[in-house]
Amino acid sequence: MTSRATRFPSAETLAAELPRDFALGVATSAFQIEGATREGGRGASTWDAFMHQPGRIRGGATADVATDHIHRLDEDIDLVRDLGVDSYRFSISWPRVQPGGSGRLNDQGVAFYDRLIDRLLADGISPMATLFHWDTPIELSGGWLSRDTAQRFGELAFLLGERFGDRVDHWVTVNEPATVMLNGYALGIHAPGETLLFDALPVAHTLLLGHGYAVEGLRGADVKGLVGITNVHTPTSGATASDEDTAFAGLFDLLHNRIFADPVLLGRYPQPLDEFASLVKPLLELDSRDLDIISQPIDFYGLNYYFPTRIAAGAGRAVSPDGDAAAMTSLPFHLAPWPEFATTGFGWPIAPEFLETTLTEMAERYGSALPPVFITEGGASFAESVVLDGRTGERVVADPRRIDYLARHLESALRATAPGGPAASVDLRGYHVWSLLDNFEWAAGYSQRFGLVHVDFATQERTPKDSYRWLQALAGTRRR
Ligand code: IFM
Repeated sequence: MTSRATRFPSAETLAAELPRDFALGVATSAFQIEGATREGGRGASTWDAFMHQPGRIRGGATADVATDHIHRLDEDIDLVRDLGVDSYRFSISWPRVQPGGSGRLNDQGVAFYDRLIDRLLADGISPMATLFHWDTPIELSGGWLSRDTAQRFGELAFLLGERFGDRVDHWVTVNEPATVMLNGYALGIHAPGETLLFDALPVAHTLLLGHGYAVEGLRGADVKGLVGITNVHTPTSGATASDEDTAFAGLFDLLHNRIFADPVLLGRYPQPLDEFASLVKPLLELDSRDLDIISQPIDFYGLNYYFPTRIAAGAGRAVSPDGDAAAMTSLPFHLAPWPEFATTGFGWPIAPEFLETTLTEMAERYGSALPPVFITEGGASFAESVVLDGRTGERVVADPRRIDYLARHLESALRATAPGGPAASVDLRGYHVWSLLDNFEWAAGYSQRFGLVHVDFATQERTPKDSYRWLQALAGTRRR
């Protein structure tokens, strides 16, 4: 890791750059924080099964308790309220509200989200609800390889729209379908642990179809809020200017970014270079009526941005964003390092200028087809611990690298989309920090802390980090 002295903008400087109606928010997801996996009539998800399989999760961790959010809702929403942010993005656990993935809703599960949404509204915080953040009910046979799952998901969206549609301001249908397909079905790093490599591509289509059915379900329920999808984008380039590296970088861009954004925004799948056509054939030969469902108008586009990707031709070491993936050695390309950037605890390059690249690519690729954009996630994991302040005796967590990450990414996004910026046509409406709390980071277990609030997983004690105070200062000093 190279360390680079950086000078990030102060909260006051950034506050002056924030457009008046720009939403600041924090994000979480149900499976990563709720715990109580066997309480309140909750069913099991593919992640419940996966995390209990030996060797799947770092340190043998499980999310059975996670941050115990189910029992600490008020304490956690107090933290959001005291931050002074506008919006809280959470996800609704499918197996908690509809165990088995079909049929009537589970009253106890619904009651929890009723309480959450009402608490947010009482505190003047705008609820942004994600319907699918990876916890697929285990009973849905075939998971996202089956069209039936997409249909079930549309029905769930209708039922939840009927139930919460009068109070939720923003609905995200599906979170990061790319991660579900790549990590869950192609590489076997996430649930359900399939290693189908290119044969995982139909999963992309089923997830997008699920998004389309969910849009229909929410509109059918006449929800008052705005409806969108969240994709994770990583701007991709070749490790060298060689034809091979360039071609494989184009393929990766297509697999990670474009097959998830183009159908939603342009109503078609992207065409690969001829040499890769056979790989994505299953997508190009689909019934065009599906694309009509997938591309129906949405009100906003959710963008998750963490880091850029550099691709080199040839099989590489077993390395993936979440750790080692043996399946990756079977691919004809690999992820190349970024030695010029400092890295997060996950080893991800810290490269805020590439958020500008991402937004610029979006402006160029989608033009007027791009609805208003919310950055629905951005953040970084670092190992840090609680210390006692020698003077006050208070528990404190110094996390200057997270403040640096957040400040420089927000600055990059604001500059790119400001008048005269390279992505000026992008109507950027907000930024949600991932995440409110340290939490269960999927295959990495509890080893990666992304929170603005430190969680002691043995005692569940919450300690706001310096980055929490920084965001609080930003929210408190912006123009209104
Ligand atoms: O924790 C995840 C989240 O669930 C989805 N987006 C990326 C985050 C960090 O890996």
